[in-house]
Amino acid sequence: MRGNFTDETLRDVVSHFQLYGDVLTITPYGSGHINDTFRVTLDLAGRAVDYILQRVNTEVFRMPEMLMDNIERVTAHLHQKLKETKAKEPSRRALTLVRTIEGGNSYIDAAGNYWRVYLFIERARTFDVISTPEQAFEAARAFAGFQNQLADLPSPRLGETIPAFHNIQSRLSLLDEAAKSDVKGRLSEVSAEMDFVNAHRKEMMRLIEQQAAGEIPERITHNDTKINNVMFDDETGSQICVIDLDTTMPGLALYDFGDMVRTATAAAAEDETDLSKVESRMDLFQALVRGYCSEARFLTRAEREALVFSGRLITFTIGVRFLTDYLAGDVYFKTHREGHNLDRARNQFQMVRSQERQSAEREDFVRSV
Ligand code: ADP
Ligand code: GN1
Ligand code: MG
Repeated sequence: MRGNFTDETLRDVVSHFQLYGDVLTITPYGSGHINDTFRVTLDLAGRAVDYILQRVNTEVFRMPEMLMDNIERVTAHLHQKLKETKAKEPSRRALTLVRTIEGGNSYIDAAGNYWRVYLFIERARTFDVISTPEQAFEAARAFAGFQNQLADLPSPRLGETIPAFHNIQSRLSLLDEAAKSDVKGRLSEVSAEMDFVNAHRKEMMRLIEQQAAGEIPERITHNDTKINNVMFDDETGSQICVIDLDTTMPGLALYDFGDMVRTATAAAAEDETDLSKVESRMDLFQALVRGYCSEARFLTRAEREALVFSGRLITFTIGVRFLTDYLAGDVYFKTHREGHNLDRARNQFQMVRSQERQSAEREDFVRSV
């Protein structure tokens, strides 16, 4: 078995894509929380070649056709830009879908699973936690560049693969529902976390209000800018490719920046349980701001003024989502141990506290850039 699938099933899935050579191995890959990802190695007339095979999580993504249509348009647009700028190694700089035998962008198996294949980006890697300001600078530059490249994506508007994805008001409603139902009887364990949430409800509405008032524009954004969704070149250490495009859709630039703060400034892993190790590093925050502002020249004044806040907002939002999933019985995020989602929620709320302590210093820094 490979995850929930037999080797035979996976080999059958792979046979529906336009791949040459003999399949050697198919093994689970990466540390994403949503899709099932595999590395497929084929023997291509004596040379080993890798691909990424993914099963789209259709519990999370209820409209897989729309999602694949988005990804097809986005990757084609990115490749067009790379062509126009005569970039070197374009197939390492943007994801490339491999077509099915019938010419489609995905294969649906007999059980209704959606599968897709990407070229494997070689000589590059992802990190769950980063350590240097250079990496933070590079990650921010990557996601800002991504937003830049998609700013002129031809209409129609991209589909919303998960509606209200970063909307904290609806995320809080979902938490309240999960707390009310309390299907696993876990609510009594989380009173400290619920108190933390309640104390922050009001201030977290800021961006929703500013967007409604027309002060902050909608843009095409990635919406899942966690640090392991950008690949770094092994040789140069520079960012090479933005991956995980399932949530690329209309959103706020600040949500993307906020998720970078959440993950790229973290001194410890997202599920670290020793909270004394959990903090948001100022040096990495500064590098993020510098990297982001070096590329994101489109930012309005209102957006720049909310950069610091956006880090707290998205960290809080993901904490709320982990807590909700814990109360709901761990149905959304992949978990690998008992209480995993609760550990993650506690970790995220600690990250919010850490950012709160540094808030004035961070505001000063942003004003100085
Ligand atoms: P999830 O939505 O579950 O996070 P991702 O698309 O981010 O799935 O893929 C999971 C991991 O697989 C990534 O963090 C990365 O390490 C690896 N990966 C994904 N796509 C590629 C690719 N085209 N080439 C090499 N590695 C990849
Ligand atoms: C999920 O797919 P992955 O692991 O890159 C989630 C993000 C969360 C993140 C928390 C579609 O991201 O929204 O911020 O976990 N993706 C989706 O680690 O829900
Ligand atoms: Mg991912």
